[in-house]
Amino acid sequence: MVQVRKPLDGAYAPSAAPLAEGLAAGGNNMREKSLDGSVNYMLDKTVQKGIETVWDRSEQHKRRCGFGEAGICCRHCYMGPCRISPSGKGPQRGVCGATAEVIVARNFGRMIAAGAAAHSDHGRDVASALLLAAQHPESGYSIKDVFKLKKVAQVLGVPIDDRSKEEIALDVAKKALESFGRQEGEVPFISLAPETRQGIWRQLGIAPRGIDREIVEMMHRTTMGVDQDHRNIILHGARTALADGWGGSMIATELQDILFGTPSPLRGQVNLGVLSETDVNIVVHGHEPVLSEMLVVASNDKELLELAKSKGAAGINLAGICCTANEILLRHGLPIAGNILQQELAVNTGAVESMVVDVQCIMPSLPEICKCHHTHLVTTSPKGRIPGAEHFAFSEETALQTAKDIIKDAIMNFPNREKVDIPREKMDLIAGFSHEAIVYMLGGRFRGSYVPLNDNIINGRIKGVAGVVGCGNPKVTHDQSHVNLVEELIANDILVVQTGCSAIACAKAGFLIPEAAEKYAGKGLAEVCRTVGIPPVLHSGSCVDNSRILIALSEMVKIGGLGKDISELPVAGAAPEWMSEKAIAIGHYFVASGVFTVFGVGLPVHGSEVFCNYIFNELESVLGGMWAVEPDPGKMAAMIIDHINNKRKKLGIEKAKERILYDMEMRRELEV
Ligand code: NFS
Ligand code: SF4
Repeated sequence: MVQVRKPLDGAYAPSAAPLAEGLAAGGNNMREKSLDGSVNYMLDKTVQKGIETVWDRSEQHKRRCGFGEAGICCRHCYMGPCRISPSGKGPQRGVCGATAEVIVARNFGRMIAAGAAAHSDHGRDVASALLLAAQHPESGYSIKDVFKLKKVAQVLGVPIDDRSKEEIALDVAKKALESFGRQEGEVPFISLAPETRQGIWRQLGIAPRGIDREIVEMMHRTTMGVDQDHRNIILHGARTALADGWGGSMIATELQDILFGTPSPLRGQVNLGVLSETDVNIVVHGHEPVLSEMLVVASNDKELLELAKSKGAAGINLAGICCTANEILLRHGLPIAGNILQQELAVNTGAVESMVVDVQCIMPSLPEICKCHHTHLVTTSPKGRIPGAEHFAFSEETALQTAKDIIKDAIMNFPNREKVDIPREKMDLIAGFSHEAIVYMLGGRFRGSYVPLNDNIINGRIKGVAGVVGCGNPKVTHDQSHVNLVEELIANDILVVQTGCSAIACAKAGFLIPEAAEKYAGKGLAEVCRTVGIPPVLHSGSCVDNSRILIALSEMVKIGGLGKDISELPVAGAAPEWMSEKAIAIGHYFVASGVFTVFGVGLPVHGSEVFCNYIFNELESVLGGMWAVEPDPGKMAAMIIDHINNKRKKLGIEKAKERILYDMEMRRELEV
């Protein structure tokens, strides 16, 4: 049974009350816009100043189109647009004859394709940067992690021998780039999945061939008059999503590690309070570390630091928003100013000299907000221009110089600063739990593996693992579902692995420090955390780094004792406050990898019962994983706990066992 817990103390003192009240009322409480006091504080100020934010616009859109919310409108051709009547009194088919389930499936399929495209196009740019680093080591990009380079080379079938790191990297980059345009065969990283899982994909004919190919095919299938079987569309959805998780996203993560270093645990700070009253504040926002890494280098430039001082600043403070923040936190310990819904508020502190953006999750409202202050909005990517922003064209070849120019521009803007109002909230956190770091933490450099994790799951100290990820969404109280869900999970001895804006939410709540284990975790989980020295909630990075979770799950299977496939593991996935098409792609590759996955807020599928029945029930017998929707974080926690307990039962490990050190043989015997 899930118990309702007391409000958190510490991080959220100013606005803790609604948490307990909201939970007691049995749902996500919108009386306050956010669980985070710093957000409510800043929102009061913006209302007083008459500045509009995402919450105001969400309110203006309160009467949302019911057809769109249920996923039953189609404008894939101009015989339409068409809408299916949910009451049954109006049309039940589109002009072409499409049924509700086909319309819902096509829309869902296109969301998967769009999300997969975003992650994968990011991966492509990382591969290009690696190519550049290999060909021009003087370019500013270099190969930082040779160990990882060799590991990836092995997976991609690139010879190592006694070749130089540049030679190996050149082939790795080329192989990675080939995965995008590949027409036949399989994207190489799926070889990292458990054999059983690979077998399921091959049997269903959904092992992804090429990343771009699957995305294009999804766009084709969902045009007027092509794929008219919702099951077939969703199966190709699985292929497209797998091309993201085990393709584009994994390329982004693995190659970023090679270029910028594989993360390992380090301390950082989070929330609007990390902005400085005395330094030049530069906020990087977006997704691609090929930009932010150069800004990190440039922000340590002596001449620029001197220039900052000459303008009256104490130094240069580089902070992040969204996934870029996670990237620079994980590798450099740089502070995070907030998650997606805090981007406008960061500017509204009046303390940001420059907000530097690249791609994805950047609100088109930013130029208006920046105009209310002295803040410069700087775009850098040819893919993401914003009228009213200054554009500093960023290319891998001239990256460092551009980064210096951007920082210089911010410094020159410092004297224009007027009144600043920075909320005091900030929290410590530990981040950097890459798959490699988890292995190391669990057993040291030589003995490191997932054996201790599996053993603790088998003996019941840890009940299971949940990946809690995804966005923020103004339709629900900001951060509340993330925090409530994770709080319940760790209280019930479920180890939580996080990425994206969800990790930022829980970091602000104080879950990502080792002390949180004693405070919030169940006895078993707390004991393990104490022994290993980890928090009960592990921050694994940005959203493309969900691929790290796929590798971790595969390793858990390979170690033994917990079944032969990911679908047998006592694990689950959740995106409690999702909003992005990218989240749908992630959800679907988790499902297609065999993971039970719950989304909060709602899902644009409810207009078709047939479709709902397919993804919420039938799909499990096909893929081993399936979807669920539950907006209430308490109920969502209960669903995940039930699911994990069921999996434990099936594995025959439902009862807590004495601490036994299992060897391979014993683990095999456990497999029923
Ligand atoms: Ni993920 Fe990262 Fe945040 Fe959602 Fe957007 S920043 S890629 S999409 S909102 S978690
Ligand atoms: Fe309507 Fe069919 Fe055209 Fe969609 S594809 S807009 S359902 S006619």
